[in-house]
Amino acid sequence: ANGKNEAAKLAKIPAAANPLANEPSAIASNISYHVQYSPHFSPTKFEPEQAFFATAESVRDRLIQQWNETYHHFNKVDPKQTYYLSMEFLQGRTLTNAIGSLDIQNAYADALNNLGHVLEEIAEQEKDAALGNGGLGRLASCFLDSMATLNLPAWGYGLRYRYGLFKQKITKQGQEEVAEDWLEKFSPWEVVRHDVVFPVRFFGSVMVNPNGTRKWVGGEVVQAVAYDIPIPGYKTKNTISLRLWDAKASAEDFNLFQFNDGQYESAAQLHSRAQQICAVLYPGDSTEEGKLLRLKQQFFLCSASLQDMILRFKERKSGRQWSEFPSKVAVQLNDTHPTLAIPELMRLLMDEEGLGWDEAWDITTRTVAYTNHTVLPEALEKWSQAVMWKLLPRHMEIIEEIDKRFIAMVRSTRSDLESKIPSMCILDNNPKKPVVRMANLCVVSAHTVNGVAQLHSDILKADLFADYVSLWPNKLQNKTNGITPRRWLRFCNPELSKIITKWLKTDQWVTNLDLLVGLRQFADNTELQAEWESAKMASKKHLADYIWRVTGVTIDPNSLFDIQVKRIHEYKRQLLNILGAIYRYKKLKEMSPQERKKTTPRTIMIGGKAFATYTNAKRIVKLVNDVGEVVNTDPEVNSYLKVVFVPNYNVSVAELLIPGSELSQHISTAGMEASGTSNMKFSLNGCLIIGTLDGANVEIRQEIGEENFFLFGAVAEQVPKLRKEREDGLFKPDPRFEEAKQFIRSGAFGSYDYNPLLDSLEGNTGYGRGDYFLVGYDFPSYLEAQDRVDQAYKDQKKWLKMSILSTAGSGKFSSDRTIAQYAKEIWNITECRTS
Ligand code: HBZ
Repeated sequence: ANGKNEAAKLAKIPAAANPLANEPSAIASNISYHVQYSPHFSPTKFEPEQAFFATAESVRDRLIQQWNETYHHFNKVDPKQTYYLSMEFLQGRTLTNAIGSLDIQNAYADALNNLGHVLEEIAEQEKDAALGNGGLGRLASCFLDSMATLNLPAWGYGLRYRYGLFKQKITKQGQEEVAEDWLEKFSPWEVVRHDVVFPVRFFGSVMVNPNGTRKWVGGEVVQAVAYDIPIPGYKTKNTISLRLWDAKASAEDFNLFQFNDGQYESAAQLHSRAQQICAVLYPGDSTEEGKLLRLKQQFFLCSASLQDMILRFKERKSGRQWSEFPSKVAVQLNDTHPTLAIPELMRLLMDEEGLGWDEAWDITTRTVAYTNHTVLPEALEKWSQAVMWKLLPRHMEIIEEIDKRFIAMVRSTRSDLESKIPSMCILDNNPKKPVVRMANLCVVSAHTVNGVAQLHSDILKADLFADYVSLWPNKLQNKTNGITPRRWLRFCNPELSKIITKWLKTDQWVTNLDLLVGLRQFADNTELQAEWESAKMASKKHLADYIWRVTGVTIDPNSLFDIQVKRIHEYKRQLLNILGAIYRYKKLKEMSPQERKKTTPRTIMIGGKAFATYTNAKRIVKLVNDVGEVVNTDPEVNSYLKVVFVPNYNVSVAELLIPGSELSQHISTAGMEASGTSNMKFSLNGCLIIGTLDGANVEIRQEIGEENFFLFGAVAEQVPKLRKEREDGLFKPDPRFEEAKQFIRSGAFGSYDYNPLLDSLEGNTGYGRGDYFLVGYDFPSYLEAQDRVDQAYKDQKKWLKMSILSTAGSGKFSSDRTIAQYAKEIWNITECRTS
């Protein structure tokens, strides 16, 4: 058996002269060193799990060397540095990415072979670090990869959640959430910095000093402790940090007196309160306590990170002027979640460093920039003023002052905007529910605001932030999202990567993705097409194995693999997908066996997590599973159609699904998906897209060519009018839409009550918002686009050409391009390469 009980043998491997050398023998000896001297398990075993941890530790040794060098180099050069503040980082696994970035895959594979293990199997032992929800968190992780690869002086700051995003179990009831214990054993990648600890205060009050200055005092103080994760750049020495904060109470907070008196719980009360802060990602916020905890998390991230930046600013060169701060520090807010960095920086500069308002404001506004990721009104953060006064009294004073000065400025310079002030200002003082509008605070305070795809940025300018544009015409920018080509092609799809390198005669595309256009000239080449097809088939077989292992459903690699994976949300319209599948099933049932034989066999895979309290999203998960149950066991049609719900969609599952996909669905209601980033991953891997003119789909279609994109649906400008018509009862549904819904209502997929879900698609009902997402309106054009897909797939030569052109046209969507634009156009930072 693979390395079983062979730990004893490892002791016999001689120590290498240089344990960090990259020859397989040195690596094997380094791994065996860790098995023996960094023991985490009882000493006899060397099974895949033990081999993973020892391998990771040996890779970590190599990373730490580069990491320290990078740190010293940045310290010496003292460049302007970017700090990317995000409540989420969706890192996924690290081992394959780290070995690949260090360019030592082969040596590691050989070393492990010599130790009786297989690298790919060892890599699968690793748990995903899922400290994020979806696109926004994964974007942050892609950005870190690009910052390191581009040798930029930049760090990520986030929270070290004890439990990341929940694990999704599928039962007869539908989705069940289980805590994801990513730190169950330990993470080999994190390094705790016992000397990087900052106090963070909550509650308390504001004290006025005799000279009129103010100080936040009292309340409770929690310690923020730094845990650093190394982020290697691809084939460069630069290795940057993702600094995650953990919360702990100090020893004085432990009440020894109470403990000795037998009151164990109350003795440790402050300790357990501190532990709550980083316990989970997105604690439920339906209760007051839940809201308070989320706000605490946000402030904890902002305060600890800013104290760290200020200390570094002071330490790198003593005695410098505060006015230099914006030329040394750039802070990027990943959505409004870290908005409190604005009043916290003001407070630190004024109350702790003694600066006046004007100087502090000048520094803050020149330092902070904000990225918006949504226009959905319900996703725009608004915090209750009462909760904020309680938790952060000094910050509320500062926010009030910012608001007051903003209003005064508008009145004195732009009297024409008077009527817009109520919607532009920061505090919404509606007596029923006074709130702080975090997006407004960001727009007023940041030097730059950006959207994440051209269409989204245009909508921000025309709609959500239109009034500010007339005030500050240059504040709003677009930065179309991107993805890292390392994880999302080079490492997750080595077969296709090899073919690309062969035909481009270079592997430079991994760091210069624009080179992919070089594939265009070979799109018709039958030799390339044959290689392309066989790589795709290998990935499809690999995926089919996985699906069988996790669901027990057998899928046919010769059928068209059609995938939609993303968070379950009504605006993303998984419901449109499944209604289409239901309609397809019904038609197949009505056909004669001869007619069925002429259809294009399909495997529809849908995956994604529903937020635990989002009822309609959970109903959608249940419906997809119920449809799969019926379709997959129907012997008449199941060689022409399968419907599979892929459980527990996460980064690692995406790395398996994307290479094996042929068609992917990005079918949100136009104007609602800010960008989307999986669309870029699919397209890069030669998967064709069926989609609406929404988010980055618009730019993908431009880049790869309209003829290679299956477009359907209403466009963003039509949406308000269509909603109005629907409300006014003017909408006449297509009979095919009625037929699909009626089929569900008839009980074809079991007895679960789907009426609330279906009623949300009707005009004016008690449920939902009267088909707010326009599933009914787009249904016929969706079916027609699906027909075009079926036709195109019948001509495999044509399909392969379209697939090659998809990859060839994806160069723009590298996060290297995105980050280079942020660096130049927002942060004003330049390369700082460690030699
Ligand atoms: O950010 C996503 C957008 O929906 C997607 O279109 C875009 O591509 C991506 C990157 O820019 N937004 C999110 O993922 N948002 C969240 O996960 C979220 C988390 C907490 C919230 C609100 C939204 O309170």
